[in-house]
Amino acid sequence: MQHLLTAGAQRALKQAELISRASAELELDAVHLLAALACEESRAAEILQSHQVKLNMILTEFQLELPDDTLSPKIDGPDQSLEFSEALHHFSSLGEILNHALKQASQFEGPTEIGSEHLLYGLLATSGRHSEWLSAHGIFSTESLVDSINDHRQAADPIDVDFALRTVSTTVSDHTNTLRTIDAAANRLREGLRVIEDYLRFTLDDAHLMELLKTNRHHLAEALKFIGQESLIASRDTLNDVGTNISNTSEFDRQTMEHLLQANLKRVQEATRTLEEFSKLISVEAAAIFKQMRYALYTLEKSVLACVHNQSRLKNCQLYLLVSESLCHHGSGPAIRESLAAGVGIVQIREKEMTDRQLLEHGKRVREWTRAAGAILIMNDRPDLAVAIDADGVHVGQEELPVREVREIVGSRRLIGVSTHNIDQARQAVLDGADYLGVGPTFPTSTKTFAEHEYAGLNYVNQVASEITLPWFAIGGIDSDNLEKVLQAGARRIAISSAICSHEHPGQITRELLNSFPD
Ligand code: TZP
Repeated sequence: MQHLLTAGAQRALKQAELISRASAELELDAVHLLAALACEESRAAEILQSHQVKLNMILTEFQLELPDDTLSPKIDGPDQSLEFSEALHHFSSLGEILNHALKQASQFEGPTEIGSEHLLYGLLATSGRHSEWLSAHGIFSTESLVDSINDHRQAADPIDVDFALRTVSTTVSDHTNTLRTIDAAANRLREGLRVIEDYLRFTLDDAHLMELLKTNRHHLAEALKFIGQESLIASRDTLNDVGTNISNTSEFDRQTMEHLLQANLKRVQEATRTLEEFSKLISVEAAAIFKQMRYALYTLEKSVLACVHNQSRLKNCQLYLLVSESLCHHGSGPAIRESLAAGVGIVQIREKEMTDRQLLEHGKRVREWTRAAGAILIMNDRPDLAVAIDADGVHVGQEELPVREVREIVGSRRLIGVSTHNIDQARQAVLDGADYLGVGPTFPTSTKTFAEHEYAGLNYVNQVASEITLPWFAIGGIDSDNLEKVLQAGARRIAISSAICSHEHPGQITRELLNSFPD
């Protein structure tokens, strides 16, 4: 049987896609459709307005952006209807909503027309942040919406849709449908994990994150044992799976490696959510494992993206200068300015003896110099002062505030560096959300005191080089004499204090050190 969408419903779906793009989101989601329905002149918009649901409320709640032309959408003319209906093939991520809309629309006799109000019904009937938000605001229930739909029921010119929406079969038991859903989501998860694993292996080359990702495959197998592998396969019914007939242009739209990565990270998270929800109907043990996997995947996503973004943010930072007034021959001002002129890309203010007032004034001056040189400025140990002087970031040690607390103070834009002295601390800092690591002490140093067990050496540099791709700086006792050894151990970035600060000519030694790096 042929099913038709009204012009209003088509416009809303098209607008939802525009809103998802304007909001820089990779997947079209129910909240985009909700916003589209609210900004559209349609029966759904009338119903929403009559329940005091305003477009702005939706945009604010879900942090959505409107495309410039959203308020005056262009509808393709009849001669373009084929192209437009082809576009409707691409709304597979809203498949569940569309199915509910269809069910609701086909309650009356005559040809089925899915209108915007039915899409709204579909939104309310499906679970997710959109329906939670609507019901949390006590806005309306599906029952009251049905009344509104019936009140507004009137004829509208239907427009052909050339994809067949199948009503949910009542002949197949709920249990089998649950198993089919779990089976499909498990396959989706497995495939997405494999894509991410290949990215971590061949592009990012990060052994630590790859190992973490791999554990998900074991967890998946463990969880599926509670469901029963054989019953999953027995429930498989690919030929009658409506999802296999609907393709989505965004599925083929991968413009960059990062885009591809993000799409698959989202895909595996969505798959674990489906697995978690549907497993609740069969095995709480499996559902609990899927829930843990989902959280672990959120953390992994953050860590992988931090590696990618921070490698690019710190790409011109091979040499990191830590400045303390007490170490400088001619004062910290000349040391900083000369090193900046010689090409140092990142400077840390590391003052342990200044009062807060002195640190603030000093910090503001260094901010001006670094900004003029296009260099990054980091404040040691003081997130509050990092914000006050508008530094680019803050650096903390193992005994100082944890990354999560520092992040709350400095926000998402500023870098957070963490000192690490062994591989467990390095792995943890990656997962905690650090933007770069200090790795050391590489050699004995008198600039900072360390407990015996904290002395890390070149072995530690070597270990980090073999598994961590979050940017990291080897640190501690490094100078022009031993730099080569550090580079040979795998370091690509180094941090130095006394060898530059205490040098008679900080600019000259900076130049020398920078020239020692391979091109
Ligand atoms: N963290 C690890 S080693 C170190 C710090 C702050 C001191 C680095 O200074 P230097 O003078 O380059 O050894």
